[in-house]
Amino acid sequence: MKRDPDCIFCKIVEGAIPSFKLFENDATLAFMDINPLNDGHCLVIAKPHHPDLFDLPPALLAEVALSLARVARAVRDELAPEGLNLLQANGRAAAQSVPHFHIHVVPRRMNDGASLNWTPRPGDMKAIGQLAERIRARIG
Ligand code: DGP
Repeated sequence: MKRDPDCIFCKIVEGAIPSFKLFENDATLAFMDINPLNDGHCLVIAKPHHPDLFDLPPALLAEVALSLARVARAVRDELAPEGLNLLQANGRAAAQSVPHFHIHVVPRRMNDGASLNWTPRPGDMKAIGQLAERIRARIG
């Protein structure tokens, strides 16, 4: 399994540093975030060390998604939040602080003050359409 000896999440996977584990299987691990945005904030990670989405094999992303679905339902059933965000950061510009692939599960309440939301503004339809064409061509 790929690992990085300097990675905090690899150390959590190995049990070298403690965590509040929620769920684990061969491919994935879920544990509580120690800097929670709200109560119940937890993380679902791939066990092997892949820094971001682009390094992560798609089949492993699918494994993370399966674990995520279980964990998110458990968080919902226990905390009954009014909403729930899944967040996933790639790169410093996206505010990724731990370069080991993970998805945040963040329970939300109305007016909880979390500054994740932006004000929707109408885009330029011509520019949106042109970008769609360019991205579509790359999906193939
Ligand atoms: P991100 O910024 O998206 O890479 O999120 C990393 C999260 O990891 C952040 O919310 C805080 C959390 N975190 C950092 N170090 C530790 C740790 O040692 N243990 C646990 N449980 N969470 C950590």
